[in-house]
Amino acid sequence: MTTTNQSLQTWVDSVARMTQPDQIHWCTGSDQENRQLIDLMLGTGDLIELNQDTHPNCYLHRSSPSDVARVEHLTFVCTSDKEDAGPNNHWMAPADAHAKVDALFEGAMKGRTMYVIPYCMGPIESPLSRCGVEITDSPYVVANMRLMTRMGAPALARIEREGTFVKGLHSIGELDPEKRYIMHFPEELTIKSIGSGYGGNALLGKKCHALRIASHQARSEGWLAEHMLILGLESPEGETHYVAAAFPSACGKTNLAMLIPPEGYEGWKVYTVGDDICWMRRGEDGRLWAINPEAGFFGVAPGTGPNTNPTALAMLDRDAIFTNVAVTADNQPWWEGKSDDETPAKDWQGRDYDPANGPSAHPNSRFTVSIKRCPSYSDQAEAPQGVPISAIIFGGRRESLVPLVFEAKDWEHGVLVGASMASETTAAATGKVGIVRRDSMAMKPFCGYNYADYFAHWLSFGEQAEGLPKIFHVNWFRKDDDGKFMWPGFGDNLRVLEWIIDRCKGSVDATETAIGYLPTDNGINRDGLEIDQAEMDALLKVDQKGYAAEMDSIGDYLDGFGDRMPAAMHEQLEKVRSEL
Ligand code: OXD
Ligand code: MN
Repeated sequence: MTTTNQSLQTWVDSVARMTQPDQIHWCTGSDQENRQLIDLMLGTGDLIELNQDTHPNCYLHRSSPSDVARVEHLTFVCTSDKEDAGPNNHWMAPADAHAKVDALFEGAMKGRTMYVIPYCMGPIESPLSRCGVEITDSPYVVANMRLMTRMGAPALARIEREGTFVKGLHSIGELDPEKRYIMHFPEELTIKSIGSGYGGNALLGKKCHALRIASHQARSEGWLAEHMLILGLESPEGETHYVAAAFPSACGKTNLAMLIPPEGYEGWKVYTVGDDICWMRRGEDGRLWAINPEAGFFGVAPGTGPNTNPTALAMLDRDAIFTNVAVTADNQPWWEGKSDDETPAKDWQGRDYDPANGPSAHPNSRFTVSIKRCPSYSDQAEAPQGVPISAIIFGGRRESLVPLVFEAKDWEHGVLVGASMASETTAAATGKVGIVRRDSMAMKPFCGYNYADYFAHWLSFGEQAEGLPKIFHVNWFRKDDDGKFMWPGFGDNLRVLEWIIDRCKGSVDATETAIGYLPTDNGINRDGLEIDQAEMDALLKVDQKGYAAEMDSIGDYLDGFGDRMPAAMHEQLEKVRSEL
């Protein structure tokens, strides 16, 4: 296969000249092609067959132990003007960045096959969707892209129709952490990634295209590309509201997107539209309409269990690729939290399991599976116009200070609330875990331009207030003095979502405080929940002194962006400060 799109053909030819693969394969996305790739990888050991009786069509990939997470310190946004990338990104001048990685790409595919993957982010027929082409020498990347995107012939047909696409070049190179770079050139709609096979670094449709490049594009075109799940919540009366929620990596977006209502919530239904990325555009009615650009889940395995996310477990018993999980003696995939009645026999590195070596599955081990396998998959997820968003929720992992839930006073205040998000770091990126850092809108690792300009872009939506979603902040992760989580989380988070939807409908009162509106004493439904009043009070208390210090720290953070920070952000901050 080749293409009628001249610029695509020219690019593929030039990449082949530089990387010198043995052969070039244009991916069609067919079942037969997938089977051949799986067989190839079983032969090379890139994939290991799992128990086909219990897990048909499931395979395990063990990565290089030095290649298990995103590498933020090696991820660059290469704009012509450094200020456009902002203090929130690592920057390199485009010419230097091209020269640096091109030297590594030189001959990098010798002895390998070069795969050309046309893909579409979002439903093929949606005007909100965008296409890209990833060139890679990794069959594992091809197999994952097939689950995570609409890949192959229909995407190529759209590219040939539209003429535009994002160029993504990837090679596993030598898998050498010293020669690993994830470079973004938003002005050229181009990505170059070398030296890693890990999802966030190598499946270029996901973080690189659908967040970093797309956020940059969204700014100039007037839409939003966000690190958010999208779920639909249907009440027993049959009314459905959609919410988009931003949480940092590995903070439970997948669990929330597939939530099972707790006891007492019979008749409520949760529909999953997406678990990681949300593209939103203002509709003619003034509302924000959202699509999930992805077609699959690349979810964190550890902690996915019968009590935390039975929906996810149910979709993982066939047609899934597992990366860096452990296996049981009968070769089933296993990870910490999966079940109590199985035990690991081999750890994620293939060693006999020994607790002295740490957890059996890597803390950032993953599953890749098509969203169509999800039992709660929304019948609106493929709708070309997307779903209308009633509420936007921000949330971080904060063991103290931040209440269970509060509502921003208006859109501008909501932008400050999102910008003020902070969270403890997790294993989704290399580096120390558990350090609280600012992670505005959960986009710290993913915003493809200067955060100050990004906040200005968010603020610009407020100019036409009609129809905009309300903005909320939640924190499921508060701990008591003994270090125990105070809120049960998981299914019980529906109690908080119910309050949020009621606030959107205007059917429930709230208490006004300096930081926003909080539930009244009985605002959150606690029927059937074992939590005492004192604990609930603590979860919903605004610690004035603590917040005064938090506001000082947010002020310092905003100051770090200098004059580019919109004045409205400082004004919103001062308003909260004075009310405290
Ligand atoms: C992810 C991440 O993989 O945020 O979704 O790291
Ligand atoms: Mn994510």
